[in-house]
Amino acid sequence: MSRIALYAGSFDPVTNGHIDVVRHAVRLADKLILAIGIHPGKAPLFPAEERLAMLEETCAPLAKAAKCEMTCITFDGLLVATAQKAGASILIRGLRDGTDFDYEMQMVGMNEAMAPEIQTVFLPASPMVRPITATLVRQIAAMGGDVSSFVPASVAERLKKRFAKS
Ligand code: COD
Repeated sequence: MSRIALYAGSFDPVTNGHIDVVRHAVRLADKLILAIGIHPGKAPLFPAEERLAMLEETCAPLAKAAKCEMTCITFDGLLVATAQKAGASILIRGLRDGTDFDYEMQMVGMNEAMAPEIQTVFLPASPMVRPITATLVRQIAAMGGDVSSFVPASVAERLKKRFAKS
C-alpha cells in the first residue's frame, strides 16, 4: 500500500525550516503532497503561483533523491477535507518550540475529531532552522536585510526582486 502524506503551510515564502521538514518527510512517505493554504481574507507577499514555483524548485530535488513522488497543490477550506480528497493518511507538521506545540496540539485534536483515519505526524525542527519563521524572513527582507541563511538562494533572489519593486 502506498503511503501518502500531506504537508500544508502558507509557504510565503518557503524557508529552510519548511525544507528541513520536507527533507525528513520524503523519507517517511511514498508520495508527499505539499499544499499551500489560500486564505481569502489574507494578502500574501507572494501570489499562490509563485509560492508553488518556489516549493517545486526547492523541494523536488529532495523528493527525487529519496525516491518519493511529490506534488504541489493549493487549497482553501479545511485541511482534513483536502487530505481526504487527496487520499492522504498522514498529515505532516513541523514543531519548533512550545508555542508551536500548543497550537499544533489543538489542531490535532480538532482534525482527529473530524477525520480519525488521518494520522498527524510531528517532525521536530533541526537546531539550525528552529528560529526561522516566514514572517520574520519577510520582515528582514522588507528592511533590506540579508536572508540568505534562512531561505534557499533562489528564494532570497525573489525576495530581493520583490522588495526592489516596492
Ligand atoms: N522548522 C520546522 N517547522 C517549521 C518551521 C521551522 N523553522 N517553520 C514552519 N514550520 C512548520 C510549521 O510548524 C507548520 O507545521 C508548517 O511548517 C507550515 O508553517 P506555515 O507558517 O507556512 O503555515 P501555517 O502554520 O500558517 O499553516 C497554514 C495552513 C494553511 C496549513 C493552516 O492555516 C491550515 O491548516 N488551514 C486550513 C484550515 C483548517 O483546516 N482549519 C481547521 C484546523 S483544526
